[in-house]
Amino acid sequence: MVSLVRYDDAGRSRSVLYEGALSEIFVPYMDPGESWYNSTFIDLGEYTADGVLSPIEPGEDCPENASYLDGLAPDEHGVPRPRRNVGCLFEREAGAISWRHLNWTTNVVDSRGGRDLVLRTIANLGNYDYFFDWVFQQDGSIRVVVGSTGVVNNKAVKSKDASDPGAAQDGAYGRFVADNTVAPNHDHFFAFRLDLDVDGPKNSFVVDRLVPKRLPESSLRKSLWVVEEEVAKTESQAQRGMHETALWRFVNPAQKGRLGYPVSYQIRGGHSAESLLSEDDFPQKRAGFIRHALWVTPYKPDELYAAGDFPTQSRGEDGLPTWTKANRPIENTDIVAWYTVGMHHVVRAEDWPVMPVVWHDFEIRPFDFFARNPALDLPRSR
Ligand SMILES: [Cu+2]
Repeated sequence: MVSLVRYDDAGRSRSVLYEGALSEIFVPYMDPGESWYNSTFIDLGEYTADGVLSPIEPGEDCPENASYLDGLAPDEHGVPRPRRNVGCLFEREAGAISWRHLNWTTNVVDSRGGRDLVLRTIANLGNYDYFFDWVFQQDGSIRVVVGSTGVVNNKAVKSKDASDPGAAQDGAYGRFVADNTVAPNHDHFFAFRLDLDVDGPKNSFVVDRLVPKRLPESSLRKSLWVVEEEVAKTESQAQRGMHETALWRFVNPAQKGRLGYPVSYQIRGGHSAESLLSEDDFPQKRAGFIRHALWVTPYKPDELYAAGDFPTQSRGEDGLPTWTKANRPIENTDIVAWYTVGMHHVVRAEDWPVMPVVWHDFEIRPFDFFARNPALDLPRSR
C-alpha cells in the first residue's frame, strides 16, 4: 500500500493519492474436473498462511542500490507479526527517456533521460509469485505494474504428450507443459483500490467519450471524432468496461489549472483482460468485482476489499456489486476508484518449469494538473 502520495510542484505540496493498494486477487481455473472445479482462488482474502508478502532477496529481487523496508503482516490468527525486507525502494535510470525533440530548423536535439523511483513488494501465493511495483515518474505519472511468475499449477495425466491418442481428452482444458503433465487454463485478476485525492479529497469522476462524428457534405472531410465529457453523478454511471473508447478522469471541480480546466488525474489502462465466465457461475458471483474494469464508490473506511472481507465463504453478498446497489452519489465528494488488471493464461512450454515474468500495468497520470510538462526542468545527463 502507498499512502499520501503528493507532488512537490515548485514548493507547493499537492495531493494526488490518499491511499493506493492491491485490494484482491482472483485466479479461477478453467477445468471442470472433480478435483479442479473449485480451484477459483480469491487469493488476498483467502490466503492467510503467514501473510502474502514474501521476504525480498537483496541483490536479486531488487537492484544493488535498493533500500529495504521492514513491515508487519498478519499470521493465520490475525496477529500482526514483524517481517524483514517486505519491500524495497530504488531509483533506476536504465535508458528511460522522459522527453525528446529534434528541432528541424536548427538541427539541435534536446533530450532528457528519465529516472524512476520504484517501490516494490513481492507476494508469494502457493505456486505463484507476484511483483507489485509502484513506479513514480518525474512527469507526475504513477505506473502500477504487476509481474506474474512462479510455477504454473499442473496435473498428472495418462497421455505422455499432445501427440498421444488420449491427449484430446487430457488436454481439453489446458496444455501439456512436460511429459504426462498438463497445466489447466486460468485467469489472473488484480483489483486495485485507489483513493485519489486530486488537490484535495472532493473530486468528481468524468468520462470523456470519443465519439465519431459525420461531417456535412460541404466539408473537406467525411468524418472525425470529438470528445463528449460527462460527469458521473452516481455509482452506476461510473461502472466502465475496458474496451470503451474513453478517458477516465478524476477531477477537482473547485481547482482550475492554468488554462481554466479543472485539475485532474487520469487512470489509463494498459493491456488487460476481462472475465469470460457467465454471471450465474459461482466464481463470478464470489468475485463480482470482475464484472467491470472500473468502479467508483464514495469513500467508506470499511470498504477495502473488492470481494468483501470474508470471501472464503462468500456467496456473492459482499464487495463492490453489493455496495454499489445503493447507487450512491459520487459527485464532488471523496471518491475511490477500483481498477482491475487481468490476464488470461494459456500456458506455453516456455512457462515451464518456472514461468518468465509477465508484466501488466496501468498508469495514474496528471491531466491538466500541471501548467505544462513538469519534467521540463530535468538536467541534461552530460
Ligand atoms: Cu497463470
